Amino acid sequence: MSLTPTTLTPTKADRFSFGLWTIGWQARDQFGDASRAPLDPIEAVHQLNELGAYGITFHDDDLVPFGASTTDRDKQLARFRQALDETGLIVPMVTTNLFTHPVFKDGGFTSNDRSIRRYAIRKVLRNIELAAELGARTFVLWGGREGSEYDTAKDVRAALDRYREAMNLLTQFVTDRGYDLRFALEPKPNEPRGDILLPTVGSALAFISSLDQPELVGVNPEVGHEQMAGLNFVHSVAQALWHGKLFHIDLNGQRSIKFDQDLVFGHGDLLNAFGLVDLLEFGGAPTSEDPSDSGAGSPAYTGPRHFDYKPSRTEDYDGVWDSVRANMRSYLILKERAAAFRSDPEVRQALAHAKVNELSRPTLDEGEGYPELLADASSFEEFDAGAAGERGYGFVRLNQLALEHLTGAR
Ligand code: GLT
Ligand code: MN
Ligand code: MN
Repeated sequence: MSLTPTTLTPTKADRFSFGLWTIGWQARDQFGDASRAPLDPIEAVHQLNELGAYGITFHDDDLVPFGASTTDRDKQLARFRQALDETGLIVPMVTTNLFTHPVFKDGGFTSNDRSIRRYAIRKVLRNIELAAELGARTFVLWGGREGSEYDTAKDVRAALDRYREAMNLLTQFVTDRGYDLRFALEPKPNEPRGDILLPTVGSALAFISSLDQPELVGVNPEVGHEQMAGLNFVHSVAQALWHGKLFHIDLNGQRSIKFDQDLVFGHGDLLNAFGLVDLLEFGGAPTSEDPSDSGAGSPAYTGPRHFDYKPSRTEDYDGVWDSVRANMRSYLILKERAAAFRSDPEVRQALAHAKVNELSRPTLDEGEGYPELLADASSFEEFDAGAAGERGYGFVRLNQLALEHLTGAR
């Protein structure tokens, strides 16, 4: 399969979306001032549309500055709506900023200060109304300030009670209002807090199962956030899918365990990015029953391919738009490469040798239980563990084939 320009040109059917805070990041960091001028959200809408994205997402404060008057808020929202109408860009997801203003320095839903918790919930409720008005289907909650630096300063069990209290209130609100909106919790292990509550996809999934309306709450995993914790992002996403909880996804790049780099998608762990795109695009049920066929599976995830990255501080606005193109192009390249990998007969042979598909076969036959397993001498008494232990799986060869497709060597 060759890389044709058509397959690498993003279209709205690819469902690429970008956060307003990503392209609009002025590149102010811990050590330096802003290196770029502010970006008007209206220009962001037009640029993203021209570059092939289908959606734009935002925090309340990205669009309307914190503390703006109602008149100014209405004016800005009207301008934004007009830009959406002009371009056809949609708002698939909305989120709330509960981390920038100093009032949230000890968190929003889990601040030790009760009045701040009440204020945080009100800020989210107002934004949910806006999200519903704009037709968003997902509401992301990144609790970046929900956490602590010191174990003495936070009663974690009480904090989880308050987190749950807030989530139960939000799902009740959405249900009562009849909004077609689901929540997606975004895990992150640390930064800006020393330790953040619900640090990984696994922690978030366990928390969700304790809620009143768990069906309305899923996860929004971010590539770099799991990788900051030394975890395999493909595994985290696969488990989220397995639980039916992959409601949204934040794509970016991260190089190993360090601060949150928010690089362009593919500019971090490239093999893991390949595995991710393969999972999202082809990890669902195979489209053909015939194992000798192309091996193309169906998409395992059909929601927005949302990029949450930071255009590097070294870039001017040309560099910002280049980085927008780069995210989408990386994704499309990997999608094309994963398709080529799957349809290569040698790969299919290596997959069979590695018994990758055999894992889909239940360990027990239909109707079999432990009595039948105990009665099956071939499973134990006659089983040649020595021979089975000697046989190699050929995983290295399989992975090398992936690398060769990924790099275009095949
Ligand atoms: C913030 C964070 C991101 C979250 C955003 C949603 S804001 O920039 O670093 O990972 O997805 O609140
Ligand atoms: Mn991040
Ligand atoms: Mn994110």
